[in-house]
Amino acid sequence: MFEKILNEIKSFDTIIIHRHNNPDGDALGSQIGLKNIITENFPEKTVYVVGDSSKRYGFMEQSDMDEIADSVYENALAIVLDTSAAALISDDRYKTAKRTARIDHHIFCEEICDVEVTDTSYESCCGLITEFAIESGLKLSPLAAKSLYTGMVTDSGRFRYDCTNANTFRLASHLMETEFDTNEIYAQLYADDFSFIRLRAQFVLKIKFTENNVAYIYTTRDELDQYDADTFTISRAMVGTMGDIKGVNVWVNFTETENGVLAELRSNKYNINTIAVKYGGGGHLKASGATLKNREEAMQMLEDLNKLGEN
Ligand SMILES: [Mn+2]
Repeated sequence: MFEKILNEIKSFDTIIIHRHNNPDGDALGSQIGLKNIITENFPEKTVYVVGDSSKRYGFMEQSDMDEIADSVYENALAIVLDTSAAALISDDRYKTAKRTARIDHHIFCEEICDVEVTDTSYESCCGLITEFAIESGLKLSPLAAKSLYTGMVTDSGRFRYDCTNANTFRLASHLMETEFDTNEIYAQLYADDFSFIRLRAQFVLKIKFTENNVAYIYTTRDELDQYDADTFTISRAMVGTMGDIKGVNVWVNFTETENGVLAELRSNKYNINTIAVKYGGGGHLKASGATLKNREEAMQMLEDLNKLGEN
C-alpha cells in the first residue's frame, strides 16, 4: 500500500510535511509522527514540518513548526497529511515541491499530489502512518509512537466513535510496544480549567426534557452576556453536557446571539441531520448545527426532534 511513498521518501534528501489548517491532534500527531519515523530510520535526511500552530494541541512535543525559505522546496518532497481538499492545506508552497505525496483517511474528494494513499477505513491519519511504519519495517521512536497514539485517541474519541474497529486496536497495540506515558496524554487532553468545569455545572442545571426525552438547553442573550465564555464555547462545548444521560437519544443546545439562535443537534441513535437541513443547517448524520431566526423557530425545531423520539 505504501511502496510508492516509501520509494519517494528514499529518493529525497529533504522532506517537508504539511497537513490541514487549524490542526487537530490527528493532523499534528501524524505530522510529528512521520517526521520522527523518517529521522529515526533515515538519519541523513532533513525533515521539516510546516503550517499554522494550535493553541489547543500546543502541548504536543515538537508541535512548534519550522520556518523555511521558499528555495527549500526546489529539491524537496512535500508530503500532505490528513487533508482531503487542496484548499484546506496549511502553507500552499507544497505545490512548488519537486514531488508531492499524500496520505489521508477522509472521503476522497480530489487528487492533489503525485502519489496518493487515501483509505477511509482508518479512524485517523495517525493510524495510516502507523500502518506505513509496520508495512515498511520502520522503527518507531518513543516520540513517534506517542504522537501517533495522541492522534488516534483524538480522532476516535478515545476509541469510542463508530470509526473505531479491530484494526484501530491492532495499530494502537503496535504503538504501545514502544514505551510512552499515556497518562501524560490523557491529562493534557481531558483535564479542564476549573472555570470551565464550573461553567459546565451551570449548564447541567439548565437541562430540560421534552415529553419524549429530548434533552435541551436554551440560553437567552441576557444569560449569554453573563457567562465569561465565548459563544462558540457556549454553543459547541456545552452541547456535550447532555451527551451521556441515560434514556436520552437526542439532545440540542440553543444559544441566542445577535445573528439568530444557534442550534447544536446531537443524537446517539437517530439521523438528526435532516432536521438541521430543514432549518438551513447541515453537518453529519448524528451531529449537526443550524442558525435559526428566533426562539419560535427554535421551539419548532425542538418539536421536530421530539417527534423523532416517538419511534
Ligand atoms: Mn484526521
